[in-house]
Amino acid sequence: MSHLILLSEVSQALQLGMPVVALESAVITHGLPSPYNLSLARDMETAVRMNGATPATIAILNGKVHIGLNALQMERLAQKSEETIKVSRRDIAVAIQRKVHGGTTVAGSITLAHQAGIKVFATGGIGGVHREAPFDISADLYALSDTPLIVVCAGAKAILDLNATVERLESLSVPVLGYQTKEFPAFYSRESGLPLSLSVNSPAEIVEFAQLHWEMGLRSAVLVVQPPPAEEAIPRQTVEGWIQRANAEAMQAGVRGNALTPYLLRRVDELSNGQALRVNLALLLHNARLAAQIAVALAHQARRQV
Ligand code: PSU
Ligand code: MN
Repeated sequence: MSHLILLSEVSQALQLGMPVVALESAVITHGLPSPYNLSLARDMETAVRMNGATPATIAILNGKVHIGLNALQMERLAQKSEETIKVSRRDIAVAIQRKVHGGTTVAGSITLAHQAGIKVFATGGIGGVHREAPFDISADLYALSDTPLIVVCAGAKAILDLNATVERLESLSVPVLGYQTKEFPAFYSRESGLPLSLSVNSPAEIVEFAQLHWEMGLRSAVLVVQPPPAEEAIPRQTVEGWIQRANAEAMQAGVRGNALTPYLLRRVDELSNGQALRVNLALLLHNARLAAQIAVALAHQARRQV
């Protein structure tokens, strides 16, 4: 794996079987505005540490794949620049070959995390099926279908067609576990009206499920969905108005491809007067904490087995 550069803290933790949580970086380069992107990235790492695990933010710097960033590298990544690309699975080799900086999406990050031997990953919301034809479908869904990690999120971003996204997860055999919820969360909102068949109440239960799933020879991720914190969550109906407006504007402006998600997220933030950003930051931290607790439970479990 000559292309992977592991931060020494991360490689040590992995060698010792200590808990590690991988974190994405497209949210830093493309998802959040400055300066919140840098403070959030640091806060997520702190949240992971406070819950007993080692954080490994995954990103590409000058064409080098980093599994874990030091403080300086994190700052460099968070500097907004046209030259920093959004790296999904298909773009990993592009970023390496062109020697550019890249923020890795869920798809890009879990692919690299898996190569590094990390088993738990946290993000805000996964990509999914977009609302308008021709139905741009995020590579996140396909990556989840064949990358065996536990992925913690607050559902899929509400700007998407959540029903179609949940259906596609089922087609791709990705089990979705509601953490202390029976409903698929809608990122900004705790409710979506979409029922889940599986609900779990503890990190240990999640670990047990994932191990059974993988022991059956399945290679998909186990998707853990956690509603955003109640204090910051916004009612679904309120969010829906902003999203419909942002979607209509994106269509009119002809925004397409991988520019669509960042465009919509930014527009919803503007229309909400910062409320959307607040819940986005809160749920990212919330998910980092749960992911760390899962990584700790997984490390305990593995130790019991030897
Ligand atoms: N969630 C956020 N902000 C983001 C994203 C998710 O709160 O910026 C990013 C993730 O990296 C996710 C990506 O993988 O958006 C999906 O983009 P696309 O639809 O182009 O696959
Ligand atoms: Mn997309």
